[in-house]
Amino acid sequence: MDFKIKTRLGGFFIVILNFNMVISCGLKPLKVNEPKTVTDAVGIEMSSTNDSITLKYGAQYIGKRQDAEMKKFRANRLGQFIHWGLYSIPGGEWNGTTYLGAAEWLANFAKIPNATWDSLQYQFNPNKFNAVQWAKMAKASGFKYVTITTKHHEGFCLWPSEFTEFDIENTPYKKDLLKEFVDAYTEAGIDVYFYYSILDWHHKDWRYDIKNQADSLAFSKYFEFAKNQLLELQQKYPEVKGFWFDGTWDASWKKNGKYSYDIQKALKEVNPNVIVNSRLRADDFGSRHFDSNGNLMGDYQSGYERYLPAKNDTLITKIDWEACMTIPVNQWGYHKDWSLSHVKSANEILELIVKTVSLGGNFLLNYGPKGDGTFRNEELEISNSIGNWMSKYADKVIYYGDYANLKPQDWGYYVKNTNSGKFYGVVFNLPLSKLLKIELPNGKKLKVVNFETEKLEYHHHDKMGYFISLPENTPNEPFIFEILME
Ligand code: K80
Repeated sequence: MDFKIKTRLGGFFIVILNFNMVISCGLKPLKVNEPKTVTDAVGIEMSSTNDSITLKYGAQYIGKRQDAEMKKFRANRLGQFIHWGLYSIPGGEWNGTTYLGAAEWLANFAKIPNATWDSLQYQFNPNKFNAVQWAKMAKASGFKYVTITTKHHEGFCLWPSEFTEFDIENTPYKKDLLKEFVDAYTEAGIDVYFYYSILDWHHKDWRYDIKNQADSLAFSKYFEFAKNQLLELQQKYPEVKGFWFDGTWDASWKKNGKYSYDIQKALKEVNPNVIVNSRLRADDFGSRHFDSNGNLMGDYQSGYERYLPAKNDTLITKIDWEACMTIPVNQWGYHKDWSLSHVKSANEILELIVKTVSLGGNFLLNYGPKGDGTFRNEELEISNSIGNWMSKYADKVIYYGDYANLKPQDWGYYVKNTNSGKFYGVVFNLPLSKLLKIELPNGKKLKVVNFETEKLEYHHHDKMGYFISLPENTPNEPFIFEILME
């Protein structure tokens, strides 16, 4: 582990822990450098001017974006992630063996030769795919945006691409599936984002590292290919609001900060307000997400994958960020057997969503549809439960939800709604006594507590804070109350 002191935007200082997250995906362990904010380092002082390094490929601007598109992204808060590709056909099983690893990595850890894997293309025929139905389900679940894998590491493209034959056009399905998808979601009022993997197991010019001139030449060809595809996506689907890059941890990419810089620049030339995640980027020295001066690259921090910041992490609230989460422990693409790991309950997921919003972040919940274009029952059930909850509470505590700048509480989370200016508590741990103890920062006094349509009684204890009397029939499921302070 190497600790680096980095300057933060807007006069804040932050320490980034660049831990080499080694996740074994089967046989070949991968190294992913993910930045993580270290909260107990608040207050470390250092001189910002002396440490500023001249960078050609560092952050392209400094500070939070305030244009309408970014404000919309921020207000959306809750998104659906979709992993769909050839890996959705075998679903984690190959030649009668079920593999425990993430299903979208099966080709890699089951050591399936490219020629064998790539032939799945001739089986890809999602004849039960109904884009309108998908969008309807997403909307009913409360999702305001969606991020779909246009190309995962396997290299297969869900859209008819001019630059490869390894695409939807050359499957039995033939049609432009991505267009059906974009049209249906857009029609339903859901913003569309594209996931695109830089890492490509199928492309002959992809390199893990650059060791000589030949690698360098090949990789420059790969770069042109990726850039062409991305501009093609933007041109063919002008509704797309942004790009979610992945597969950017290999040495080849880190040694070529200029490529990641150029891609961001090229996308912004076409659409100045396009939204790009930080994972795309590496700077002149291979620093990822944050450049060597500690400035965020891309438009928001996208390092929180399958975990969240700590409840009291106030540094993360200073930047835009997004977490992505699986429903089982670690399956993104469709896996046939979910009994192999813990599968989160709807309440567990709700708590992760609220926690994220309470820290000023966005949350992407992943779905892995099957090869035939249908969703597994567990995902439909989760969608149902989440959707029910969202229909009651999301307008108050999810959309436009933000960090409330109040003390973290054991019963749940405070959220501030930036649209209404109102403050809420979201309760996950209902006290048996029905007396909810809340604390407020020094100088703030509780004035009114609203629960559904009633005003609740409360009493103040000098040292312990306020005790709010909850009604006898308070639901034993996550609920909200509103507080007015003076
Ligand atoms: C790639 C590599 C590792 C070590 C962990 C996850 C990933 C990919 N990122 C997620 C968003 C999925 O796409 C997963 O395949």
